[in-house]
Amino acid sequence: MNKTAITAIHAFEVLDSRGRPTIEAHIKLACGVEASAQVPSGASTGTSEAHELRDGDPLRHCGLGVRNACKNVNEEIANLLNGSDALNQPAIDQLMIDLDGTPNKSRLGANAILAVSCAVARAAAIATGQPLWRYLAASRTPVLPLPMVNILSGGLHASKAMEFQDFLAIPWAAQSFAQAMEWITAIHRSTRELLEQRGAYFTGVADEGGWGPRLKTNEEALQILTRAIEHAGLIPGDQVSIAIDVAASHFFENGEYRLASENRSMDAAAFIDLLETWCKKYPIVSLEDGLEQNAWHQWPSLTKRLGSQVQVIGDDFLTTNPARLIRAIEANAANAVLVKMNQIGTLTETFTVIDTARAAGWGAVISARSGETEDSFLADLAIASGMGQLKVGSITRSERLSKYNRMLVLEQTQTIPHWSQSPALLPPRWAISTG
Ligand code: 2PG
Ligand code: MG
Repeated sequence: MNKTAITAIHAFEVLDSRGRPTIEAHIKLACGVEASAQVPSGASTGTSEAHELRDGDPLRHCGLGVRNACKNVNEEIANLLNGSDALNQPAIDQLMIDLDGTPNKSRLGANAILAVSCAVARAAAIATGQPLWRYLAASRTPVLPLPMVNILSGGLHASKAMEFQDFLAIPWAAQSFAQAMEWITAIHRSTRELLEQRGAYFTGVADEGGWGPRLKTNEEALQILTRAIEHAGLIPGDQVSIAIDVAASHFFENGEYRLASENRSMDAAAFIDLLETWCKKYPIVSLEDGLEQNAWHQWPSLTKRLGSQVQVIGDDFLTTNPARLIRAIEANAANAVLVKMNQIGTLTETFTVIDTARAAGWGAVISARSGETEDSFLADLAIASGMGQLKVGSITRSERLSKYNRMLVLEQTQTIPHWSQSPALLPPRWAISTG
């Protein structure tokens, strides 16, 4: 038997960072190699994401159990893949896609399929004696990515204290990943100090480890973050810039963008005007899901207005879906894609999205989910993508730190070119004067 043939697959429930069940899959190869992978889960999900199969049994985990998805791995998928060569990732992923037989992996579950897909890659990397990032990179040039790090949270990740979901810092002028993280921890700390000065009272952090305060307006978060960068001894726009994930689908109601905390609503044109004003006033260089996920007619206008100044990212809009990405590229509807493996459900399709973005001259940001596990697979994927950008959440919860710490370890122990050595990867105007 081929040494890298799969001889056993086993999956079971473990818990994610919100205490909800998710899947861990184990793979064994004929040569004796064993490997595993865990899958994440989103809260602010896009409607065209692949299907996350949950049991729906109200007597267990409020219906969120994943025993049926595990059973699908242990029976149908294990039978199908027994004897397959772990080195042939595209064939393995295609076999699972065909076995599922639905357009969105709803029969077997994208969570079941992705757990196996990632565990197979990890086993193959071990069997061939390579670090995971090197194995995944294949012919791509690996790059140690620049992180965009969550500092303030709203939306579905912080009980809707404000509507915009993520306010992130991009330490793009740092000379190393280690320095980037040092700057970020200082900004995270100084943000807390500024919030406490305004009377905020903390009992914990939001879903991704950032602060989730109740502020008077969404704009106040931009003011505080800009101040916090200064307060940390750094120069907003010249050393550290701001990214926002508007996650606009989640406050789009009856055809309007409804900022309930500010008691006002806007149509798409007025909302684009507002985003443009803020992109000029604050050192914002990246804007994710600035419009809702079905606004195919308005995304090109947003990109036309802002795309030369900021990275315009589609997340819920594109859902790591090759067909949606191609349609968006043809329509000039954005200029970057957020890449989340579980939105599509296999590693091979994830790389199709990454490579399609690269070929179109688009950016790609490799991203975690708000419900994560301690699996650090994503760090290796981000390096392997060669696209130079990573989004994992904040720096206070270990499901986030497993990825950041993996980067810190790899920076010390391996020779991987750093994002600043590949400037062409990043959008043209990272440094915007705050005036
Ligand atoms: C997002 C992600 C991560 P979720 O919207 O970009 O911040 O959130 O995993 O809840 O979709
Ligand atoms: Mg998002």
